[in-house]
Amino acid sequence: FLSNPEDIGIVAVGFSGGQCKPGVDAAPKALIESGLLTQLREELGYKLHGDDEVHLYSDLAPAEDPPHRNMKNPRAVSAVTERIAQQVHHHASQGRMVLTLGGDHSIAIGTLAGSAKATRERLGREMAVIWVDAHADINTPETSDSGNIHGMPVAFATGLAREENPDGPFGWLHKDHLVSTSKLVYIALRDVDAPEKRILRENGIRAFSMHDIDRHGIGRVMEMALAHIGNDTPIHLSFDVDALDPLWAPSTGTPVRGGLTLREGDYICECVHETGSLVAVDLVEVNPTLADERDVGAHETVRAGCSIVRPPSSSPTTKTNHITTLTTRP
Ligand code: 6HN
Ligand code: MN
Ligand code: MN
Ligand code: MN
Repeated sequence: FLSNPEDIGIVAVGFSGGQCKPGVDAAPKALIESGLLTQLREELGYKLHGDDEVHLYSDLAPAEDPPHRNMKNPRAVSAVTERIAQQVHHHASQGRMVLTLGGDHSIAIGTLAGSAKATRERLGREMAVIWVDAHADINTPETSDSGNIHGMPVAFATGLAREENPDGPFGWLHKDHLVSTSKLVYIALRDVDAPEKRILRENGIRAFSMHDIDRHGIGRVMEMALAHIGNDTPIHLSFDVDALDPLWAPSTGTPVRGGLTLREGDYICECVHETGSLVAVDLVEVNPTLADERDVGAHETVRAGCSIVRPPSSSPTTKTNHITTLTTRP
């Protein structure tokens, strides 16, 4: 295990400034109220740290936040992600697996920065990232059509988007925070902007689209994805709930049809978990306020999110994971 299998640092982030739809900030509370943390603690025996508070970071919102390089809310997102990076780094430095509950996907600028830095310091290793998403989220501020920073976190995390002014938004990111494009793998892509396709191609980034999953099956895709990363490499899993088909996760800001089944999503997490190399997980873009008339969508989406984060304790496929370890402890 690259992190202590019993200890999880929880970072609950009620933040929606990386995009324009309110409500995604309500996700951590909804996930926690549906019993996610209680299950981890009481049924699965994990020791949770920092789980007593949903951070809204309202104190970090600047009075004025005009666009910078075409980005919307640049200072707010920069300040919040800098704080998240510190929180994730704090947990990871003590060998805890870090679970971040978003929030929109811009928060991954902070989670990746914090765990990349801690992984370098604590393990002397460069971590890999598995990004499960309908979208590539690798626009630079200059290529983005929307100006929404939740479409840019991978560009910041890999250094493809850089702020030259150290006092400007995201000027706090330095090289210890960065992730190599060669250690990045995408799964479930199906809505990638033209400039993002160019960025993926030019940087030789490994990506498994829904087309690849249809062709090879999720089992083979996970073998290929993990082979690309290599054994014993610390893994940060960033899971955007819109990777799932809207049938399972309709309550999300940018749903795209033709996605993963819930079972495929669970399988991805189980495979990553089984490696014993998981150091951090993000679950983002659950928006419980984007519900249908009967509110079924929000409930289903929260349930799907819980399922993704929490592999079934009875899973017959779990070989090396901490759930087996924990259920056999006295
Ligand atoms: N997400 N590519 C689009 C954009 O605005 O840059 C959509 C991004 C979606 C981001 O779902 O995390
Ligand atoms: Mn997405
Ligand atoms: Mn995303
Ligand atoms: Mn699961």
